[in-house]
Amino acid sequence: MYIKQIDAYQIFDSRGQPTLETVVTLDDGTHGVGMVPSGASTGQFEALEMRDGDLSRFKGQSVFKAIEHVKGELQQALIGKSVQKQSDIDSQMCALDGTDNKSRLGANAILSVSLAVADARAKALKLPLYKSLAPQGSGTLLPLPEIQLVGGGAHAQWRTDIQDFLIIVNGATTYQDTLEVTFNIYRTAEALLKERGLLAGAADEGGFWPTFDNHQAIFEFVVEAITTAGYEPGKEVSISLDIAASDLYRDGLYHLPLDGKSYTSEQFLQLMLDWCETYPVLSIEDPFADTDFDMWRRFTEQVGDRIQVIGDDLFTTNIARIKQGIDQNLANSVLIKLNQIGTVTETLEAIAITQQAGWLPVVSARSGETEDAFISHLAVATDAGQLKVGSFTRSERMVKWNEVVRIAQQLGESARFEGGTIYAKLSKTSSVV
Ligand code: 2PG
Ligand code: MG
Repeated sequence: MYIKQIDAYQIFDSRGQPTLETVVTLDDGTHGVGMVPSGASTGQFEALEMRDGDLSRFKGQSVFKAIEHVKGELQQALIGKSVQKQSDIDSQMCALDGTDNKSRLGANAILSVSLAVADARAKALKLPLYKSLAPQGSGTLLPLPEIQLVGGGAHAQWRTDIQDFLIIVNGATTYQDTLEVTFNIYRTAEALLKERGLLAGAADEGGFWPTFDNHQAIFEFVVEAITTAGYEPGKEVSISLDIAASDLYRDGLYHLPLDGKSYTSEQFLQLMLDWCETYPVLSIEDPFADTDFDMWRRFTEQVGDRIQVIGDDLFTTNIARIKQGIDQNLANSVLIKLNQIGTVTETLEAIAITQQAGWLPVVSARSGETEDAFISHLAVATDAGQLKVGSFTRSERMVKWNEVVRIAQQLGESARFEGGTIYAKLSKTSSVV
C-alpha cells in the first residue's frame, strides 16, 4: 500500500464555489478520492482554507494554489510512503507545512490528501471506510441526526439572525425512524409555510428560509410543525439551535436586528436561558461568541445537565482549544468538522478527547458541501452518536443520510442506535464537574 501518484483538480461545491478533489493512486492501482467542503460562518480559529484571491478568476475563489501544493510539495514528500498508518501521512504533511493553522500549504490542500489516503487504504484493504477508520472496539453506533428545518444567518442572507433551527428526533428507537419522522415534519413545515405565504426560498443547507417577523415566531412555527405532524415536542422531537453567536457579536454586544434588539453578554445569557426554558430545546450550538468564555461557563453550569451545549466556532475541532474547554467547563459537546483542522488524524483525536471527557461529539457537514459521504463513515467509525448535515433535501445532504442507511444495512444485527438516550451522559458529566 504505497503511494504512487497524487493528482488534484478543481471541482465545485454545493454553492457552486470552487474546491479541490484529490486522487491518491497506490502501487496496486487502487485510487482513493478526497473532496473538501467549505464553511460560510467560519470560526476565526479554523485552519486556513487557501483561495487564490485573484479577482480575474472565479471572483478570487479558485483553489489553484492549493492544487499546486498537492501536486508539487505534498506529492513529492509522500511518493513511496505506505498508507498503512493514517497518522504517519498526516503528521508528515503537518510537519511539511510547518505552521499552526496549515497556512503555508492550505488546510484544504492537506485535507484533500488526508481524505484520499483514508479512502485509498479502505479500498486497498477491501473494507468500508467506517470499518477501516474505526478505533479498536468501535464502529457500530448509528448516529442520531440533527436536521435543519429553518436556515438563516450567513446561510440565508441574514433573513433571520439565528443560523439554524434544527430538530432532533430524540424519541426514535431506530435510525430509520428518525428519517421517517423528519420526512413528516419537513413536509408539514413546508405545507404550513406555503399556506401562509411565508416561504421565501431555501437556505444554503436546504432548510426553509421564511419571512418571519421575529425569532419567537420561528420557535412557535417549529413547535407547530412538530405537533401538526403528530409528535410531542420535547418527548419525541426536540429543537436544536445553532446560534452562531460569533457572527452576531460586535463591539461587545450581541445584535438581533430581526427583533430590533441588542444585548450585553449578561442579557444574552438571560435570553439563551429563557429560550431553553420556554421552548423544547435539547441542544444549543455556539450560544456565545468564541471569546466570551465566562458566558459559556455560566450557561453550561446552569443547563449542562439537561441540554447539550456545543462548541463549534469556540473549538474549531482544534485539540488544544477542546482541551482548554474541557479544563474550564465551557461546554459539554464539540462540533466536529474535518476541514476546521485539516487532517483525518487530528479529527479522530478531537473526537477521542471529547469522548474521554464524557462530552458528546457531533460530526458535522459544512454549509458548502460535496457529494462525498466521508462524514457518515466517520460518525459510525468513532461511535460519535450524532450527525449534523443540514436539511432533508438536496443530494449533497441526502447522500450523507443515505450513506448511514447503507451502513445500517451492512451492519445488520450488529448495528446499534442509542437515539436520545445518549443525552443521559450529560448529567453524568455535569455531576463530575
Ligand atoms: C455551522 C455550519 C454548518 P458553516 O455553523 O455549524 O451549519 O455552517 O459550514 O457555514 O460554518
Ligand atoms: Mg455552527
